[in-house]
Amino acid sequence: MTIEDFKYDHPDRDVAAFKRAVANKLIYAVGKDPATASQDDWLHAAAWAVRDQLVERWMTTTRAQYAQKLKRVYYLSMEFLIGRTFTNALLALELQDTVREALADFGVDIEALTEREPDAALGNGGLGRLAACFLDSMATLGVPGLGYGIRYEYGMFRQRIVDGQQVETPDYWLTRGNPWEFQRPEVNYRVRFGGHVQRREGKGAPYGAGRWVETHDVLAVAYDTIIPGFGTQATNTLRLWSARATEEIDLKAFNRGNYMEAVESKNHSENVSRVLYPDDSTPSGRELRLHQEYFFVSASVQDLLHRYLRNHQGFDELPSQVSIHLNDTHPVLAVPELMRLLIDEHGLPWDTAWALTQKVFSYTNHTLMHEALETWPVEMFGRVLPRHLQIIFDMNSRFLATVTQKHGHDVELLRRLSLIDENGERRVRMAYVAVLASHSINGVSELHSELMKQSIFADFAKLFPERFNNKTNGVTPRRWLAQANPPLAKLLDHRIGRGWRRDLKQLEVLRPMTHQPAFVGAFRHAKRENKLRLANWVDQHLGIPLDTDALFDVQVKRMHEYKRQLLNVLHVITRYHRILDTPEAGHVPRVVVFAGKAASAYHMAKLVIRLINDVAAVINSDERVGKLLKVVFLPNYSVSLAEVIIPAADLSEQISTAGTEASGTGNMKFAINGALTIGTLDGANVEMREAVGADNFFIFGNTTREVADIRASGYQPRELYEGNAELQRVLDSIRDGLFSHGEPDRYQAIFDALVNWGDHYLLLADYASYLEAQEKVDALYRDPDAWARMAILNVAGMGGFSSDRTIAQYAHEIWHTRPVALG
Ligand code: 26Q
Repeated sequence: MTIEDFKYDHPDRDVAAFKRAVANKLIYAVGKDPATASQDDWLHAAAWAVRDQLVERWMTTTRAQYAQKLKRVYYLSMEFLIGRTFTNALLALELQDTVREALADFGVDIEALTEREPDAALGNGGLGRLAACFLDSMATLGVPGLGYGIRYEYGMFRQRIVDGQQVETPDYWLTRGNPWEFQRPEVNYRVRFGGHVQRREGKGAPYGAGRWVETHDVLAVAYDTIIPGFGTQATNTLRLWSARATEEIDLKAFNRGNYMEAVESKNHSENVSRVLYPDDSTPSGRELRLHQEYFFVSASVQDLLHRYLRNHQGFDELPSQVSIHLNDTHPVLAVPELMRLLIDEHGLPWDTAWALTQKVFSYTNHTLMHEALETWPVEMFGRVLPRHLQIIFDMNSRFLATVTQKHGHDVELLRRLSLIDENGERRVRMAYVAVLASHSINGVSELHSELMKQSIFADFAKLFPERFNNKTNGVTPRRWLAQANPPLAKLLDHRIGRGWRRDLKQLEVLRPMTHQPAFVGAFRHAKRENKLRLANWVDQHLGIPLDTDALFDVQVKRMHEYKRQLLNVLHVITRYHRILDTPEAGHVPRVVVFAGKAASAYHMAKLVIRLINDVAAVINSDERVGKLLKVVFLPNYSVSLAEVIIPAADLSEQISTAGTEASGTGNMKFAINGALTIGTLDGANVEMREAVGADNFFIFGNTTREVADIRASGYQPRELYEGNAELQRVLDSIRDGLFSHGEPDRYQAIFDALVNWGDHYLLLADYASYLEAQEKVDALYRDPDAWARMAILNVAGMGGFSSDRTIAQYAHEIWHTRPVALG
């Protein structure tokens, strides 16, 4: 039967139809009487009714993609930080008012309902959120894509602050079920681990096929979520894999008559998709993590080959039909997995398989920090994935042989280029595997892409210069402006029309409007509403009243030394001392807001959280300070909390040591929402400053070059400490227990890190320049209209930082895909 003859109820979009749809879902899908339905029951009923509206678009899109034989992009990522879906779906469907009204008729408040939806926190930070913005933009642009990842049962841990310290609790986000996903039990693949390889000698050896036997197997089961595009019928799919035990495992144990053993081994295999590793930037080298990486990558590659082979004979058309994109190195095992399937399962010769592989793969690097580069001990790798290790060895020997042919037997060069790090315990260099196998390698900001070629990939950039390129990150204006900032969105709609949602460059027309006092006033009014919303949140959750006239100075992001939350704290303490010294000096009132999680094993980052909370406690209760300074640490930073915090910011802190933040994306979200930035010349800050104008940006600190020079010439932070009385006082007050009366040496390690142990991130070297920039911030804030005009110019200049622009560049320059045409 074709879809044309197939009769079903097309969901209508009016209030009455939607009411009926929700009523039907509540009764027949949730199975609840409206008299006893809980808020969560209503949320599920409403979510299912909304999802129905998306399904038709989804099927239409998929059908059109097949009919038009479009090349598909498979975006492989260990993380998708989606956040909430309800509001986002309503926005895409432009159904907000309809649904609000329908629910109100049932006596249900849509805002209260929305607040009950748990975040899908399947990511750590920037990299995971970028993947979510990219899915949104791919759908909106009609790029035929599919996100592949892991359906973690436990997402990013919940953070509580107890006695000023971070306490982690598990995030079991599926407790009440997930109304957005479609379980696809019939879409499942066997993923194998361990065992050993029987090498098939003879023709083709030593690069011939191998037989991988006596493995422990796990099933990967698909769960699909619809990603709606905005202003289009086009949608996208996020397919997440969940681990299930294979029957054999159970049966073997049952036959031995051991029920407990059967259940235990079942649990063991299903652990693979249990929990997201909460490490950001400093990878954990745990074996379960390696299992996770291979698990989702193997299922994904099997799945995409299966889809390809449904419509093709042979593999000649693979490169014109399939693009596989690696979001950092975490999914790079897809490379030896594709090679293995092509050679061992489909009988292709090595050279054919390798040529296909190189045409299919592309890779994005998100960090230059040495400790963040993924490597796996050869011993562990070989135990878990023996056949893949062979393939990597074979890739390596072929590669090094061609290098030798071209450049002679330069042992040092070969040692540097090798996929295997031979210094100490032998390790597989995952980034090198990605570079060797990809036709495109990109960084995420202009600065980062340059540094990438000069540092970690210098030798490869000389060998393959044409592979390296830049794709500056962006953020989706749907979530980060339309959804997060209703007051500003409404003002924009009224003054420049609604087109900015799909074409953010339209914000440019705001530039001359800085001369219209009425617009400047309305812009200030919108900011005030957002500040009130945040102040209410803080009052409700922390019981701290905030003055919305004060400058809201915000730093929210993962806690990491390179991001320098501690430099911000040094400024806060400096301000505190200044207020106490000269109470009548006309200080600009400030609220300094922090939020962010620390990896659970990252002691220094946790100590900084504690310091922030201790400093907040002392300052907030000091009557001499009053309204002039308040410090708050908001617990459990997440996508949904970011949607409340970011629109309320006056000042955005982007203060990483130059050369360390690959791009940043929070920086973009703030500027689009009308915050001014105080920042270093790092990551995408550089390009943002160019776009909005240097006069409208507070830049400070040493440049990347200067940072390198300072480090090279023997940096002496103690000299800076001794040479700056104000800085000395700040550091001494931390060391001497001003903020930790009960335990005076609680922060000795922080003092030592900065003064005695080399201050690796150069906080002291940037301190004076940071304070100067902060004084300029204060001066401008004294003139609220001048501040607002500058903020408007920031919004106006940010049109280029939409992830739609980024995805259009990926599609044209890397993936070579065409958008789907929908009738
Ligand atoms: C790796 C192995 C084992 C365990 C964990 C990890 C791991 C997990 C997450 C390593 C790194 C990450 C996350 C990195 C990340 O978020 N990087 C950020 O990416 C953003 C998007 O490109 C940039 O804007 C940020 O500058 C960059 O820090």
